[in-house]
Amino acid sequence: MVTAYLAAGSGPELPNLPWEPRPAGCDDVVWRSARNPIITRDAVPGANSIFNSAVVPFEGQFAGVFRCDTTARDMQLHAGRSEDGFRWQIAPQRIRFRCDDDEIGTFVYGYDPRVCWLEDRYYITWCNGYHGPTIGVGYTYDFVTFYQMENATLPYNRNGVLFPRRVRGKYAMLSRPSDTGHTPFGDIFYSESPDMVHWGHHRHVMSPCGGWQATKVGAGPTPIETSEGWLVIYHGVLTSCNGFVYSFGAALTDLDQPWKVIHRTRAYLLNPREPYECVGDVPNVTFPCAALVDPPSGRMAIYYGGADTVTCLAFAQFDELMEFVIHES
Ligand code: BMA
Repeated sequence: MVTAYLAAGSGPELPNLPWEPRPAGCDDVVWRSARNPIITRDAVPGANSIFNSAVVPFEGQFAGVFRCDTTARDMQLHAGRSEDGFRWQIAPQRIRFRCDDDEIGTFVYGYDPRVCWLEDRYYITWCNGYHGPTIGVGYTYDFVTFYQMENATLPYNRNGVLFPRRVRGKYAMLSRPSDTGHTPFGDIFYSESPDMVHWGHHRHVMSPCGGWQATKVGAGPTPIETSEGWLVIYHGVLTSCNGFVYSFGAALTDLDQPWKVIHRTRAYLLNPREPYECVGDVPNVTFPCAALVDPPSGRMAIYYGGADTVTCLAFAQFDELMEFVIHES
């Protein structure tokens, strides 16, 4: 048994973390909420689908940024709040980021948000339309007013995920360079920035490597700092005769050089099997965007999108997940 521990900065105690014990007879490392899907299109008037969304602890409760595609199929970001992490109130109007520069701030589309508490504010990264998909960066203090900064990268890039503290004195981000369409390739890269505007020191992190992660990989939730390295939960894509299948697994990377992978799961942690993961606008997709952990109990709650249609919750125990990543890699 690995005795891994969470780093001091890995987050506050979350006694009200959404939680359900592992069901009897289940021996999976990650198990689903019996209440899935926890968010459907009904949460926002005029929504086609609410999925691939990110949440964080906020003022003793929870807040988040949600991908809401409309019935016109516009891809938008909405703010939301929850007392218990299960039942969400999502704003009916999309987030309108304040931005000094119209060239950057003119909204084209936004999807697949991640939210990261970093130093003094909540940063949001998302796939932002700017002559193709690129990585938008913004922040909020209160989930009411949102500010937009420079895009982190040139198009085309997706799955920009910030680290929750500076690494080697710099802000750090994972991303997945891509193309204009439903990219049939994709490696995860690491970049650093002194100011959250200028990004460099680009390093390769990982490539697809067969099985459930044979076609492309992309970072999911904000990495979690542990004694054994950064715990990076990521999605992997397999190309079947019927299209893409999105599963997720996890890796551990070096704390000081996060582009160096130490362990990586050979088997997935969760893949599409329930009807709400296999049937929807895009069948066979489980797409994680947030993971919360309560340090004293080791309980983890993972938020993921199902079939590009609904938002779901899964649970894990930190020690068991670490054991799996280290020994099943
Ligand atoms: C990716 C993104 C995700 C989506 C996935 C499966 O390229 O668009 O938002 O969940 O495809 O359709």
